[in-house]
Amino acid sequence: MRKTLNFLMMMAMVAISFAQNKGIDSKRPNIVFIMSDDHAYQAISAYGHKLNNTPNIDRIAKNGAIFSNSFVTNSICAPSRAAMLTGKHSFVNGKVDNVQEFNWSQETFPKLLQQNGYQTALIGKIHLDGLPQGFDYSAVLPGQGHYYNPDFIINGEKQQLAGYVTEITTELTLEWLANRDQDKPFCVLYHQKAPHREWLPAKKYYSEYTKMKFKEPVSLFDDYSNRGTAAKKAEMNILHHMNWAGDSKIYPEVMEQLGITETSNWGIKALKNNLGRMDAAQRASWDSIYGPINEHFKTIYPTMSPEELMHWRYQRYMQDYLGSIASVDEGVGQVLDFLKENGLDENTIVVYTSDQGFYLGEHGWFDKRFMYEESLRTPLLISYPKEIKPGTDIDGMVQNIDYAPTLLEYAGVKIPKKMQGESFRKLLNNEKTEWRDAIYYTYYEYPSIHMVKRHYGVRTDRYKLIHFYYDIDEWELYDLESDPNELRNVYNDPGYAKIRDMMHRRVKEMRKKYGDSDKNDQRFLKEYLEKINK
Ligand code: SGN
Ligand code: CA
Repeated sequence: MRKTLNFLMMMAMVAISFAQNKGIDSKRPNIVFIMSDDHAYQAISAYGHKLNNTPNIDRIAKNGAIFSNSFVTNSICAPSRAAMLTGKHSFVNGKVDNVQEFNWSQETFPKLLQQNGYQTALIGKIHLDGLPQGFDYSAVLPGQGHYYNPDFIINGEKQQLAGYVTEITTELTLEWLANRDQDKPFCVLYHQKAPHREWLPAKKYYSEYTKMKFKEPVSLFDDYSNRGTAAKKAEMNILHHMNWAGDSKIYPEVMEQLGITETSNWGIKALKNNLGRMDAAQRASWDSIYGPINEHFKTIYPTMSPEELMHWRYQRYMQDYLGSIASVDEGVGQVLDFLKENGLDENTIVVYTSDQGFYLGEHGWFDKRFMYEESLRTPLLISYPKEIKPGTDIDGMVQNIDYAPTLLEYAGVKIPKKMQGESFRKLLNNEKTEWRDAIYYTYYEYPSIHMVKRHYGVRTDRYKLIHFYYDIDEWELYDLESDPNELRNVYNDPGYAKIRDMMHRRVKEMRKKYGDSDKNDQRFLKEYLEKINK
């Protein structure tokens, strides 16, 4: 009898503690971390650029907060992802460029959440080789992935899925959310490949977007004067460096008829590869829209001036880039609706960001990499109805190394001392807090595609100092107040001598604070050259 009583009491205690845990867990916020690839803030309507409409992404800002000064630490895909996962600068987590391997055995925020009772999933593009660690479920694209009928690696097993990548990524996410263990809080990384190059929209959007015309940026015809060598030498000009077939979707036979030679040796292959993955119906639908574009181009190209060609190529670029974003926005809407319909919206943190910013014709460019504004900045919108007031605008300078500590703090998990980012929860709550007044940046992938030279620098709310090194040794200084488009390097302007000295002190201080040095730069350079010359 006594034994039975003891047993019953024990069972009751287990039940109470289980219920308490469940109670605690139901209070811990869920996390939906949405990231797209190469999504410029200029292409989110909540940022007010009036280029396109993203009503669903905008809902996050409406329900929560939008950051006007959100920056990356290293404006390129895989390094950005590594910085976000680890909360550390590239030179500390080791993933400095797209070539270097990522060490998955490091401490990351999903791992810490998992160890602390969260259910975790990674769905979509991650661009970090090796089986992702820290996730109960992963469905990732190998490398860059494909737009049509993409391969996915689902819990380590590769399989091809039929359909359009953005929609599939959303479906997999909704499916995982619907089938999750409801007794645990969750964290899902919902990472779209779109709108990464070569910008192939879904059928339902390309017919609409290819008819649209978009506003051009003021510096579309930048001649790169009044700056150093780096901007002049970069190979990311829409007119000169975009692929005709791969990017502008001009068919190889049309190029041949017009006597156009492809910009790079992979441009034609890229288009063939992308269209080659389509089934007959997808291809016929594509041709029904892009065929007439090609036909029309045949008639106008022979008499076009370089300037007219630039206007044309810019529009072609924006149609496909923004058309790809339309599906991303639609997916965000579906996930937000799911949260609401399932009563999860109050207690779920929703983050929307990109792995970096992107040039939408500013300086005549596409791509990213530079520490200039359009690629240094990245969109950041966060909602969490339990804590963040709707319509919050935040102008504090945050960086993607801050995401990990912020999310850990919300989840009640101790932030590791070694993380270099800082939780910006107080900023989100409008609490008075000491906050950084400058950010530090590094970029390494050179020599490589787009030829953006190695550099590092510091940005304050008003000034930016950049050092380009390796095969040059040049400094650039910008006054973002008088020159927001960064068209005039004032480094050698005597009027800025004091600012220049102050910014040199700041960059030195930053390198010391985060543990960066010339020695690091030399080491990563050596490793890179060894890898690419193998
Ligand atoms: C590919 C793209 C480049 C892009 C890099 C890195 N060319 O090489 O334009 O800069 O990826 O992008 S493509 O024609 O193959 O698309 S990143 O987002 O993965 O860093
Ligand atoms: Ca990217």
